[in-house]
Amino acid sequence: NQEKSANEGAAAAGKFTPGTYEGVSKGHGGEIKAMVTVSADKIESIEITADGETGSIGDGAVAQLTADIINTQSLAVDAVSGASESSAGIIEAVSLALEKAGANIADLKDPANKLIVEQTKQEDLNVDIVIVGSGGAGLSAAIEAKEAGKSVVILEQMPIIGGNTNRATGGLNAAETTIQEENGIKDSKQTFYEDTLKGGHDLNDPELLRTLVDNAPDAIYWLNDMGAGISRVSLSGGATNPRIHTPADGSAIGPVVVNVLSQKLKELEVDILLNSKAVKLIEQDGAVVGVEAIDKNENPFKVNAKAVILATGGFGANSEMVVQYRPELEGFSTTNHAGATGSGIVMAQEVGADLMQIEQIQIHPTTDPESGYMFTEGLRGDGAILVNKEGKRFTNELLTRDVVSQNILKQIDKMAYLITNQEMVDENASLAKYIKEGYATKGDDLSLLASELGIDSATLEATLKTYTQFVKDGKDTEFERVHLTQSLETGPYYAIPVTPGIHHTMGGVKIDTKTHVLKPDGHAIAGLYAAGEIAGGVHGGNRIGGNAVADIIVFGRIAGQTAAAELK
Ligand code: MEZ
Repeated sequence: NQEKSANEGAAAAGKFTPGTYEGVSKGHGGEIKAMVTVSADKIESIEITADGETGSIGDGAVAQLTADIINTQSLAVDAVSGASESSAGIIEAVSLALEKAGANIADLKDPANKLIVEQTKQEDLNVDIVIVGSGGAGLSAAIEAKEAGKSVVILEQMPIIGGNTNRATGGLNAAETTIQEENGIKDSKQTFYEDTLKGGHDLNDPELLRTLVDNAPDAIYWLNDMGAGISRVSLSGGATNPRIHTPADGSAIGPVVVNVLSQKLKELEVDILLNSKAVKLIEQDGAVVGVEAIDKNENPFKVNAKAVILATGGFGANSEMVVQYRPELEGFSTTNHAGATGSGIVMAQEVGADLMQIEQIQIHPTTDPESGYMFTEGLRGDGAILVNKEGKRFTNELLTRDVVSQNILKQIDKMAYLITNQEMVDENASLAKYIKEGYATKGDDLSLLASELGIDSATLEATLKTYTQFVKDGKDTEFERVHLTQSLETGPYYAIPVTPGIHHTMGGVKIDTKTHVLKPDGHAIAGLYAAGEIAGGVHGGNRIGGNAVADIIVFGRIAGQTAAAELK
């Protein structure tokens, strides 16, 4: 093997003084800190902290990151445990740390020192169960399968674990929980079921939906037993009662979920192969018996297994596939991570899986018009309102997201402003994060906010005055919003510009309540299971906010349990 590893290349070009060094970058969507550990001749590890969330960058990504510092190319590291850091910030922070380690960055940037990534080949593996995808569904499945005594490996095509779960913000829906009871909230599983069916335009598979509703409370207790600390309950669009469960301070749920699940897998000694992309399911005598994959250097390898669980997520980041099924969504940005390409759906189709409701694609009402970054629906649940460029409300903000999205698209420039105030910022860590990251315009009072936004101030003031009165009266006579929790009477005020973006692909592979992947004749494909956004039917024609996290944990766990129980 004539090729050098990226790390060896860096050493040849830069020479390190062994130790751990810190580099900090400010202003790339917040503060990004890199802790870089080097030996004399190579980078041993890189840990990134962005907005308090820490993620270790895997081997392949370390090599890629090093190469990027040298070639100043864009970095493919998409997210670090859900933080919305920019790759430029990571590169800057790592570069600063490497300089402290004695590396000469100018030398490193010289094309003559260009790195070549080592061509080490991932060996073929033999396990009981291979899980494709390391979002919440894949991680949950792995825990259950391993705890049932099976050998398990997870393949992840991206350089970090977590998939779209890293980006989940709002929370996890469940009804009749002890947490609701402690908060004095009356709710029922039947109301949860009916809200979801209504929100999904009655297209949900009733049995899958019943499975979701029945198992959601346990999903929360299971996560909390691992230390998730889910204890706050809020509202999401289309929910009759508060049932979206979040961490105590209202911060994003996804990173918490990924963190507790991955810690548990560490304890259980389950391997997760990063930068390892499954490309094809292996079949034998009509059953699925493993996957063909490629490693970070595109070398092929095989995982021979008695069962395969597909937990690859949806296809919200694959614009070609989105447009194939919904041409009118051309040009919409996406809230999804780059790995949401629908690869599992395609692999399952190749072995005869049936698809259901594949054209059902959800747009989320409140995303950043430039980047597609999502602002949680929880803000509206907690009391934020939407106004258009004329300074007027135009919708009940707590209708289901399909309706709110369509109402925003009818406004000038197909956008609106989410209006919140300081009182809300103080109570919601997610909102505080958006403001810190620079997404909001601030005005000490409404007239200053209006002039910053170029909105007529008399109209904006009148809109807020009317709304405050609705909250005081407990009745919104204009748009019939039912939950009126924040009067928004005092400033300072904040406005976040928003437009709808592609968020969730509700259709996918057809499964039964035990997560068997089904053929068009209704029979299961032996050895093949699917859970999470890859599967269709749970959410019907429109997913209620908070049901995706419930879905991945409930069905991920079932997939792991079922596959383990059915192993010959
Ligand atoms: O379930 C979701 O997609 C959700 C709650 C998103 C959000 O607005 O936070």
